Amino acid sequence: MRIKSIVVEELHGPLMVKEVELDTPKHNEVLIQVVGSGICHTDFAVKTGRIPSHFPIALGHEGAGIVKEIGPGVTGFSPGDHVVVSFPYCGHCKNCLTGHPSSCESSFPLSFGGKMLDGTYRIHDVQGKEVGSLFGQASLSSYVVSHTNNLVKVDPEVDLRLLGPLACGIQTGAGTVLNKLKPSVGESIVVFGCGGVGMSAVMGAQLASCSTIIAVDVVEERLALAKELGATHTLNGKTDDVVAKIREITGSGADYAVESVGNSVLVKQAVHAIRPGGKVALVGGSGETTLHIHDDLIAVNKSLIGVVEGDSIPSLFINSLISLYKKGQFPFDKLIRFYQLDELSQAVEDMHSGRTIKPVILF
Ligand code: CXF
Ligand code: ZN
Repeated sequence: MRIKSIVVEELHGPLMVKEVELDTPKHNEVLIQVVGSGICHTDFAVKTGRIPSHFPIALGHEGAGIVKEIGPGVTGFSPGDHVVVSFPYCGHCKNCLTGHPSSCESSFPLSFGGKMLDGTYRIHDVQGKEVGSLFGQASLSSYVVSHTNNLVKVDPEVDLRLLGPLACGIQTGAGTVLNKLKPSVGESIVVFGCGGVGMSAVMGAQLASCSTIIAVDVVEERLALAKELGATHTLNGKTDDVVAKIREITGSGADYAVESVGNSVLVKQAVHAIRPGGKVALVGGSGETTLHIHDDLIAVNKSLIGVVEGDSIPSLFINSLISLYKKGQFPFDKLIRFYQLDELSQAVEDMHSGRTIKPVILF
């Protein structure tokens, strides 16, 4: 069928709304009409080649929509179901089998190789050339074909337009705190960066009953929203001596830190801002940094860990977050601003300027 997708033709190429051909769903795949899709910084990491991928590629990996058709062998999904389309995984490697599908051994080829789990493409341009589907979904499209592994069936009472970002950014932030760091009641945490991931980490920390939640950013409006979402303290990285202030607030350093910006200077600050024995979770894609392994880590028993997609099992975690949202305990809707497809450039500009935390394109 003919659909509209946001495609990048080549490395550094522009985001283009293109008409492309979408194949029918194959074995264990589902056709979904997209209602809304979030935009994530990883879409741009693909465009700029920071994460190598297949070109041309149809972007988007935070989809929400309605099942229209099921392929052969599909069980558990029917036309009319409301679904969130999250990350792909193989389902049979050690990490998948032990409940850590975001660390799937095939994660990179499945997310960035453009092909589906069976090794073939679902999107072709009008000349018949293969177009990759980011995360095996390409949710910045009017329709997607996705493997059932990506899919989370969700409560049809909740506004489906909001739910796409749960597929990546929001589950990354909340999951890093709730699934990976697992703070105990009354512990302290500092979150570097108040974007979609950082704000979700702040909300996760509040759900975990952390008594001290310090949000760090350089934009005052974001710090104000972080306070609304549960931060007990805010620091402005432009004007505050962040490490000194965190020590002052916590006594000997925070129990945990989350670095969500992808800035290697902040990685170092995070390591220095936690107490001996503390943990730093890295979720922002920074590059190289220099740490003194003995002085900064070993001698002080500190841990530095990378976390992808909040170490979540999407069908469990996303539904838990939706239940909490319904009870008013996880107000992630405050992060979202809607845009029509013809407002794509504005959405991208607002995301990069910081005016919008999480843009969602409506289809
Ligand atoms: C990404 C994060 C960086 C590693 C690959 C997956 N997830 C979502 O944007
Ligand atoms: Zn993402």
